[in-house]
Amino acid sequence: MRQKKVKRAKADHEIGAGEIGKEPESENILAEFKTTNVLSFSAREKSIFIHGKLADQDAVVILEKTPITEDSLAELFSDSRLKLDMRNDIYSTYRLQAPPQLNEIKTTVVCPATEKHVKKYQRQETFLVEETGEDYQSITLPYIQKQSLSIQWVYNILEKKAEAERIVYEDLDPDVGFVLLPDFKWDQKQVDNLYLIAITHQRGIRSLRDLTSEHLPLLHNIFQKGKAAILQRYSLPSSKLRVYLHYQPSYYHLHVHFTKLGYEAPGCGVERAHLLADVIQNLQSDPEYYRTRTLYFPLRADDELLSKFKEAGRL
Ligand code: GTA
Repeated sequence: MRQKKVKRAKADHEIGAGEIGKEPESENILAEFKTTNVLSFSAREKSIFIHGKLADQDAVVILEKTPITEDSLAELFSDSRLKLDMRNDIYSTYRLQAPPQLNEIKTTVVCPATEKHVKKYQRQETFLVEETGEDYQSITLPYIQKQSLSIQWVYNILEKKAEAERIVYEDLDPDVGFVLLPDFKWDQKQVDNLYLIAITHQRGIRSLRDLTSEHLPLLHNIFQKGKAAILQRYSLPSSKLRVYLHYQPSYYHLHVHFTKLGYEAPGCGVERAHLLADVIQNLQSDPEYYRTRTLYFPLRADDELLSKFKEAGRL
């Protein structure tokens, strides 16, 4: 399959793009990392989620092998060492030892990690929850008001205290404006696994449940300008994009996920992802749609919200 490399031309309105592939060197803080346990592991995804200690603080480290890009092939073939494993008739298998710059591992560090982070990355059985509008008010809302993950990272982005150089597009309007930037799950090396998020400047919209027809101008704006910015920057038309919101999200500040169609991003399944186009249509036909409808979502076995649904006799 052809891997399309990320184009680096600047678009109108865009704010300084990060220098792809030219990240600054940083000291190896992981030299001191002490593994406690492996939270999950996927041979297929070539990733591992590890819980451990970093300078006596709880930390989660995510290691992921990155895709092989077409533009690296010539160097990969010419500059690697090849070790034969077996040969049989017309078939042979090898271990190719690539030059270090072509053999990087995308590494995400969450430190200090809360218990919620540790649970979030642990592979666990999940259960589908049926949440009516009343369940949201009596069970979910009180829980998320007390228990949700900090959204300081979101405010840092909106206030340009972090990731400012990564912003792809920004609309500064306080009501309908947003910041569009690469999700931290995307290494930005190829568009095949493109993943950006649009974060609203408006604060206080927690999730899909808070949306009413009043928010249609905001949603239209994110949809139209987000798609246009992605077309301009990455030459990817809207027919190649999956644009959606999560319910439940992990972070309760309204944001929209833009991923490349065909890329199986974590959380893009029907039990969690709501297409923005559908959200807009639903609000057009019923302004209170998301306040009143029953919504379905998966929860992990040890999620406290699941216990709250059980205690309320809703499972
Ligand atoms: N640019 O600091 C950040 C940042 N943070 C803290 C989160 N995001 C960030 N982006 C930037 N900078 O797509 C991104 C997340 C996510 C979005 C929040 O914001 O990557 P959400 O509120 O709907 O929450 O979206 P979601 O999708 O549940 O969060 P997340 O973290 O993606 O977790 C989903 C599941 O994906 C996890 O349980 C995990 O098991 C799985 N997963 C698989 N691969 C990875 C991976 N490489 N990294 C993280 N999680 C992964």
